[in-house]
Amino acid sequence: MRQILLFLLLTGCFNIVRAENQDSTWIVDHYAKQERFITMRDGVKLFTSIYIPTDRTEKHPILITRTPYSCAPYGENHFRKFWSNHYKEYCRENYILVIQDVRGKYMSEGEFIDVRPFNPTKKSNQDIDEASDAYDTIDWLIKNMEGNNGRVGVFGTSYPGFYATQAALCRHPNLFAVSPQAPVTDWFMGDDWHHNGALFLLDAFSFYGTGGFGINRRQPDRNGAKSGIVIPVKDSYDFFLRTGAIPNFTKLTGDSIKFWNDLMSHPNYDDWWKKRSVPSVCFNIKPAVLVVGGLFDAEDCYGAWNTYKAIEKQCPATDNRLVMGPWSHGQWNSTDGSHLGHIEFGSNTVAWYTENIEKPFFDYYLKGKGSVDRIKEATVFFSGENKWEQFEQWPPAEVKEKSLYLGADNKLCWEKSVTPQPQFSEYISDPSKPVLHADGIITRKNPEYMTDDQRFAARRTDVLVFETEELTGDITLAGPLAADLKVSISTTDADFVVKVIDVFPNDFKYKGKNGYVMGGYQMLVRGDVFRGRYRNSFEKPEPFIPGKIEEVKFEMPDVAHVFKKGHRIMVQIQSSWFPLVDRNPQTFTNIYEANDSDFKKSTIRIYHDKTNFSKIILPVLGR
Ligand code: PG9
Repeated sequence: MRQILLFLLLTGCFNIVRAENQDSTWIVDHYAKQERFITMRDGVKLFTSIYIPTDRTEKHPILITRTPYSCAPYGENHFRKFWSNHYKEYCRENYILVIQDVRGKYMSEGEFIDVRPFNPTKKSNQDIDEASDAYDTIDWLIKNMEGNNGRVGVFGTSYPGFYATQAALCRHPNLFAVSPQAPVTDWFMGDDWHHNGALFLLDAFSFYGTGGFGINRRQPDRNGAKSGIVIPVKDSYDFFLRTGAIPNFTKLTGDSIKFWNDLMSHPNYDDWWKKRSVPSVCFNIKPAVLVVGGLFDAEDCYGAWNTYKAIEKQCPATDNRLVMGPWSHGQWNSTDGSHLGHIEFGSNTVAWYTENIEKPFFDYYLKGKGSVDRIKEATVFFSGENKWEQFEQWPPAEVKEKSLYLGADNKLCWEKSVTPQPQFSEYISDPSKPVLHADGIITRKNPEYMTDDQRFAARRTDVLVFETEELTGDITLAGPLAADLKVSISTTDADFVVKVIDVFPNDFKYKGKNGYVMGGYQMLVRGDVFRGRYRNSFEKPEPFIPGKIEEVKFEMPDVAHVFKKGHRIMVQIQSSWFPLVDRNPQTFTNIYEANDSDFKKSTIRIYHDKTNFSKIILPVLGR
């Protein structure tokens, strides 16, 4: 019996490898690769890899990705591994595939500027931005690529998603379709580096510091720059806590990372940040747009929602559609969308998306093939019931705001508190013992935290927990959440982390990964942080007056989740989320210039009485 099992296992593996090789052989047999320097209007040359189908039976569309992460492999005999991801679908349809090193990165000339601001008033060939680079690239390809059908698309995920949005602004007449996917959109408000002004330390330091992305090369090269910064311990909580105040991290960078220094020089939402906010420039978009994102994307969930909403609001004539799946960052470019961490979604959501949404979108607009009728305005996957749903608008017209009020005895109630005298729940936030953002030993960026079990936090005395009774019926949320808190603190600043959680019944049947006990699982549906000093203005931070009751109100990225009958809705509130987010010293000082001695404990009070009530505003979809 064992021999048979071994034979089947080996045969199965052989078939997968053969299939991979078959695909790779197929693409090499059906494509040729060219590498070209394309000259931009200011004379800078951008290195571009072009994969051209050998098929000449018809003319083919061009699909472009512009990236700061290298168009490797370099060399016309070395092919990118299209066959291991969704590019394979486009290869099979003979798309001309173009991958370009953006200005200032890898083999392209010029100066790299992070999220280079869009210039709407370009006056000469020296006035360039990422939109003009996209325009010039499209123009050169149309005029120089034999066999193209004159129709161009641009797509990309994350930073490449930012370049896709910039391309959508370029107004080239041959650009017919753009898909910004988890696009970098506003790095102060909600993407990657900051949420509501709070620094996402783990990502920022790992990516720009140890990851080396922020170290600019001296001349074009294939390998990019390598960082000399090494995190000496594997336990991120320990390393980031021991390193202490932010200036200690700046010292570790050795003043070698321009963008890190830029972050440090712009602690508030000033013009430097506003010029880099993509929604503010989304106007006059001509191509069709398909915005794609992940409901559990730890990096640019904000970017997907807010790029779609900005285009919807500011470009009414644009064919602008949205797809949000139950995905972590970029998971829709992989082959499996059936689960995230311990949470199962009941089907391969990635395969469904590629087959029913992305491919038909580009086939229709770039090949004039098929139809987009089945791609409604908004296609969104609802976790909890594990179903795709489509809507003519987002949020859906049927959504009504309902408030869940915090109450005494850890209760969450649909009615306001009637307690006349001051009533509050309190905790001591101690920066020397910050609340972890995920359980266990965190050794790397861990995207699963977005749906992880929150029981580890619920048991801490510096985390407030409020929950409803068992639900007597399903409750469906479809849209943005908002926290509206009445707070007082004993110091002059604090962060507020609010987590909305689906509490599974104790007799919940299926097991998580490796048999993880799911009975009583506290699934994070949405969490976000707000840096209290910005409660009245992101431009002009204000200290708290110790003991004075103030309002802290903020919106969190949209959700699409069904809290099933028998579950409970839980809200947790805490003042640190570490090492995901940097620690707030809890004294009103410039955190980027703070000393370790500035970090103080703060007693945080969240009020829930008749006068000062706190609530979570939910987007409830009536059924
Ligand atoms: N959102 C990711 C990122 C962009 C820029 C800096 C750091 C992270 C990404 O491109 O995947």
